[in-house]
Amino acid sequence: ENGITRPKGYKVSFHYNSRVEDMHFGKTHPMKPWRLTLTKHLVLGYGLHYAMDTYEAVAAGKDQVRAFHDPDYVDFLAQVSPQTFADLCAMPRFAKYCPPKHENDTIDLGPFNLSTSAGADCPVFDGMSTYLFLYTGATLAATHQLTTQQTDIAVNWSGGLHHAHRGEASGFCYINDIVLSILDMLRYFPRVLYIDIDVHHGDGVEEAFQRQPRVMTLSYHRYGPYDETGHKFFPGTGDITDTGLKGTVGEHFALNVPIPSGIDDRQYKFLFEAVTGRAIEAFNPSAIVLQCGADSLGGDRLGQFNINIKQHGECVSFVKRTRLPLLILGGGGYTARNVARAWCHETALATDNVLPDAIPLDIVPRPEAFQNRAHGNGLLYPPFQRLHNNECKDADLEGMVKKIDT
Ligand code: TV7
Ligand code: CA
Ligand code: ZN
Repeated sequence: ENGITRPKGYKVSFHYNSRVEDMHFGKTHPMKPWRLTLTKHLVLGYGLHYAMDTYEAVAAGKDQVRAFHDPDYVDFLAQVSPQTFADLCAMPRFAKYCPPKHENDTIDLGPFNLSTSAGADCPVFDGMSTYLFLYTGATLAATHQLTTQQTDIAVNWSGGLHHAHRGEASGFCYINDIVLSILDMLRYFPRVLYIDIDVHHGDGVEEAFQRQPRVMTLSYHRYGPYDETGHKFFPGTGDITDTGLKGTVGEHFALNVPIPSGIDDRQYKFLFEAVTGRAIEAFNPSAIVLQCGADSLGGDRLGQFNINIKQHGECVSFVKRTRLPLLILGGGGYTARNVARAWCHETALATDNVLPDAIPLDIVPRPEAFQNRAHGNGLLYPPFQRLHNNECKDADLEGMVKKIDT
C-alpha cells in the first residue's frame, strides 16, 4: 500500500492528455511540454491517481474557442503548421494581419504575432494546432466538471496560458484557456476570482475582464526594469496602480502585486496571504481559478524569485481553505524537474495527501531527472543553484498591501 487515500467529503478531478506532452516548441525554446510528462510520472509514482477521478482530454471545438478569440485568428490556429504557414499568410484573409517587414529584423513575424523563425516567443511548430486545442479542451472539461458540480477541485497542469489576447498570441500563449473557462463559469457562478502566481503578469486575463465587475483578477509578478538596458520584465504591465479600466464598472476589479527580484518564502507568504485574504473577504467570490505558474520558484530558468516548493504549495492550501469550487491550472515553469515536483506536491495538497519527501525513484521512469548526488532526491527542497539577490525590502511590504487595499 502506498497510503494514498481519496479526500474526505469532496472530489478532485485530474485532466491530462499525453499528446500535449510530446510537443516541441523548438530546440532552444524554454517552454517544454515534457515537464508535464515528468509531472505525471511523479503523480503516478506516488499513487495520487487513486485519490482523484482522471480524465483524458479531448480537443476543444473552434466554436468554443470563438467565445473569446477573434474568428480569423481561430481559423488560422486550426489550420496552421510549419508546412501550411506560408500559404496561409499569403491568403488575403490573413495577409492583412501581417506586420510590415523591416530591414534588420532577426525574427520574421507573421500574422497574429506568430513566426517560424527560431527564437520567436510564439513559434509555429509541428502539431501545434493539436496542442492548442487539446490544452484548451482539458481546461474546458475541468471547468465543466466544476460548473455541473461533479467535482469540487479540478486540475489541468497543461493549461493556464494567461498572455494570449483576443486576436494575438503572446509570451508562449496562443489560446487563452483561462478566459474561456471563466466565461463558462460566469453562466453558473455570480462572481469568479482569478489568482495568478506565475512570475509573469497575467495580462491577457486581466485585459479580457477589465470591464467585468463579476470577475476579479489578482496577479503576483516580477515587475520593473531587470537588465542594464532598462528593459522591463515581460510583459511589462501590472503596476500597483493598475486596478482595472478607469471610468468603467470594471474599475477596482483588477489587483496587481508587482514584486522586485529575489523575494523569499517569508515575504511572499506575507504578501500572498494579506492581499488574497482581503480580496476574498471584499469580493466574496463564488468560485476561484488559480494559475500556478511554477516559474515563480527559485532556480527557474526564466523567473527571478527565490521561493521554495513548500511556499508555492501553501498558496494552493490557502486558497483551498475557502472550500469554494476551485480550478487549478499550470502556466509557466522552465526548470522541468522543479515544475514536476511543485505540481505533484500541489496535486497531493488538493487531495489532502501528505507525500513522503523521498521521491520513489524506483517507480518513476526517469529517476536521473530527480537524482542529485549533492542534494539527494527530496520532493520539497530541490537544490536551487541560481538564487537571486533579494531586492525586496521588508519595510515596503506593509505599504504595498495598504496601497492595494483601497
Ligand atoms: C506563461 N522570456 C510565459 C512567459 C513568456 C515570456 C521571454 C524568452 C525566450 C524566448 C525564446 C528563447 C528565451 C531565454 C524569455 C521581449 C522579447 C525578448 C525572443 C528571444 N529564450 C508565462 C516571454 C518573454 C524563444 N518575451 O508567463 C525561442 O529566453 O521578453 C520577451 C520578449 C522579444 C522576443 N525575444 C525575447 O510563463 C506560460 N522570452 C529561445 C528560443
Ligand atoms: Ca502572476
Ligand atoms: Zn510565466
